[in-house]
Amino acid sequence: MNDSPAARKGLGADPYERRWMIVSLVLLIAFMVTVTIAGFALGFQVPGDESRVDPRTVADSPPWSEPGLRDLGNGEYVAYVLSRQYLYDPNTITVPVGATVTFYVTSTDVQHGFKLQDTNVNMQVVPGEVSKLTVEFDEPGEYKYICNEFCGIGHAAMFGRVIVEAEAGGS
Ligand SMILES: [Cu+2]
Repeated sequence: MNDSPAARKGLGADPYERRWMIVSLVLLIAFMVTVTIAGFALGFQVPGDESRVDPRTVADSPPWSEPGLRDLGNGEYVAYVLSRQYLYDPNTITVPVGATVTFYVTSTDVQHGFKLQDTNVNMQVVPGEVSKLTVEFDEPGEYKYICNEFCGIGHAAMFGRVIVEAEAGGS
């Protein structure tokens, strides 16, 4: 017990307790700074704020009635991907190396995931919402996208792939 005035100054808390309060405050400030930098300087986005769709009719309305890749020129592409139990449409997307692909992903039934191997793309796919992220493919190879939200009995078989082809005639 230490009830001396010196020990009770500050918040009137035990020095040990006060140290932990300071650590908690420093952590809170560090998290706020990190989140602010990630959100505003690094462009981390929350999927789902792109637009709203009706999951019952989305598969019949453009552009989702023809899911797949669109070539915008200059190495820019958009890919519309429909998720449903237990497949992605399309399940294979082929682009040349250096392509910048913006993925728009939505679901026609339950909640799915869209995790793109070897990239930082990892989105929830929520019925009624469109998840959007852009990736630049600098390395040729095969990048699988997998469902990482349990969506039912066939969940483990739900995947597709992006094939990034090396430039023809390149070294
Ligand atoms: Cu799934």
